[in-house]
Amino acid sequence: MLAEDVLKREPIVLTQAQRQHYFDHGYLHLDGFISDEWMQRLARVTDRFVEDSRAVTHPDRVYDLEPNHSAEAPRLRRLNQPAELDPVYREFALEGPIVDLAEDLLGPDVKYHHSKLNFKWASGGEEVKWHQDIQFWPHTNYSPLTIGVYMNDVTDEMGPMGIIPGSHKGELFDLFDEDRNWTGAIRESELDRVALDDVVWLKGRRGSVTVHNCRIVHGSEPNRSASTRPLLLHTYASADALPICASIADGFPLANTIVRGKPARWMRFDPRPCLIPPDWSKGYSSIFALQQSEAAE
Ligand SMILES: O=C(O)CCC(=O)C(=O)O
Repeated sequence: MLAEDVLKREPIVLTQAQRQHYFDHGYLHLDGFISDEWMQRLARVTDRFVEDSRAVTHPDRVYDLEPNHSAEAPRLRRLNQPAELDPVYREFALEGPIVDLAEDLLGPDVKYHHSKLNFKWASGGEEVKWHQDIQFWPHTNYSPLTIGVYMNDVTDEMGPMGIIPGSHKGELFDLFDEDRNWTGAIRESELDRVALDDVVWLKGRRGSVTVHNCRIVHGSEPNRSASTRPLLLHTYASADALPICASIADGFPLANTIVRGKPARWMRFDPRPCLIPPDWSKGYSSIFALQQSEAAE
């Protein structure tokens, strides 16, 4: 659904000004949006996965690990597809309060695409270089958006999500390097076309929510603090946006589940071009491994 039609509908949880802000600037930041009860449920299940990771020695389909991860000192970069792994995460992704938020920004017919939990571990959890998301998983239009939930209080030192306001209206960048290797990051030589001075760091207390459009330039610095910064991320799209290429979501049962309304009968095309990513049907590792130039699994 087009932004102008979304804006004509009565919102559920956002104000009209917040919705207008999202469409104008490409992002939202909602302080303390998620209830304590939900945060406690999510924390309990997350603690269990961290505990289980002690037995894991190599990154796999579930756990993306920093190279120095060990049983004594776990260092998770990402829990892949949490909604596929546990009923609490699944309920949150398909029926939780962020689905109202998605409907307010996408219209009545909403699809879930994928989820991830980026930990950015204490004392050195890795940076995420400047990038846009849609080149990783192209769709027929640019409605897809990602909703992040901070699972701890996040300060400046912890590598909060940084976004460049309004950049969703600008160009899509090439995320391959000059030798045609996929890096998943905007080339250093092209960063002068990004308004880096305008960056907004979306720090916030536990339960705060970030929303970013799939075209917006964003990234985050290393975690220099003594606390881990788990950020639970879910991507949703308008039902009329169809995935075009193999992607991170393929093969997962919940991918493309309708969470509100009904499936689209007509797909909607946005004429603006999109970069074609590598053929992920041969395997996808993670943005961290790709940007840090580790071998794909
Ligand atoms: O975890 C973060 O700070 C950023 C995550 C992100 O941009 C991504 O996973 O695409």
